[in-house]
Amino acid sequence: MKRMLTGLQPSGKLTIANYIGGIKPMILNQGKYDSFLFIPDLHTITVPQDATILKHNIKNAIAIYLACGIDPQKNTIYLQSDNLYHANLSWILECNTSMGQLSRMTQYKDKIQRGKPAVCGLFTYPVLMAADILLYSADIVPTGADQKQHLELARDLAINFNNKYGKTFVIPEPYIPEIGAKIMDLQNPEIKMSKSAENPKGVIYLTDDEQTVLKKIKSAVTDSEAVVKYDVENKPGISNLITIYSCLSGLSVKDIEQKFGNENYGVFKTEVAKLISQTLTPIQQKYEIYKNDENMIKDILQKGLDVTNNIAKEKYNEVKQKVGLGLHFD
Ligand code: ATP
Ligand code: LTN
Repeated sequence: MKRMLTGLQPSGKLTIANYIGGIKPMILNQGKYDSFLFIPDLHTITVPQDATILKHNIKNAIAIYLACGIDPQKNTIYLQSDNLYHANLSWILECNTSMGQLSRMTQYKDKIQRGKPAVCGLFTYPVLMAADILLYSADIVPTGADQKQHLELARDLAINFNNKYGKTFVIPEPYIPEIGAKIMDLQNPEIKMSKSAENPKGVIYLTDDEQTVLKKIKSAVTDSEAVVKYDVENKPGISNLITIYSCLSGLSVKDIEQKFGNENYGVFKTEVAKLISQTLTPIQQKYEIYKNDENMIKDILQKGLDVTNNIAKEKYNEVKQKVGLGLHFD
């Protein structure tokens, strides 16, 4: 069975964009693949974090995954920092990565531009992401469009390593949904919706109640044409709402244009908000139950650690041996 793997950072409350771009593809494909879902907490400390809040976010991440529909029987769920092989492999890969390769990463440049401290970890983060993937020989990696460049780097590092040391890594395939890979901010549809956005008005969190969702969708920035039509260039706001509606309803963009073609934006926005709340309410109800079940969360993570430690150890030892590290008396 092929392996599918992804991670969502515990950098805040998950958003509808994280659900559509990161979690939903995992749910749709669980059972079809050997599925690995992890919390990349080592990635999260590449920007400053409050330790207490980070701990809280890590604990809640498992509860929200399960509430969204991730089945712990069909997924190996684990915490990155519990498994020491991620950072170890990352180091070896870093020694095989050029400054030029990392300098091209647009997410690093964006974050620096937005005032994040220019720490080395933020710069080398895509190599750790490659290690996360290559350690487990993942065949496919579902993510939003924002991770495409990082996935290409993971592929390049794997190919280069294999060329230099012999076949070691599986070359991972990105799995980026055609629609919904880049949900935009409701207040500024030129930038992607992000859980660490400064203005929460532009972001739908999975924990937002019905009233909050309606308020945020009603105040979403749109254009003055008042025609429900998909046109990213000229109508980015309404196109974003159509995208969200499409991802949650399963209707095509064309069907949605037809359905709401004669309606004004007010009516369409109310329907978008309704559909979002219909999706979020059952998630929130389950989340309230799961988040208090510490034993279940601990059990899931322990099981995940046991499974991933064995796989990661084997791959890491193979790499170590190939690059000439350690003493292997064989
Ligand atoms: P942060 O604001 O901390 O950078 P984020 O909201 O960008 O967080 P991540 O934890 O980096 O989210 O990503 C989790 C998953 O959600 C990834 O698969 C990522 O590609 C996806 N994702 C993030 N933002 C979007 C978006 N706007 N549209 C679709 N998918 C997204
Ligand atoms: N960089 C990703 C999170 C992430 C990830 C991964 C995703 C870390 N390691 C490995 C897929 C595979 C992000 O910020 N969304």
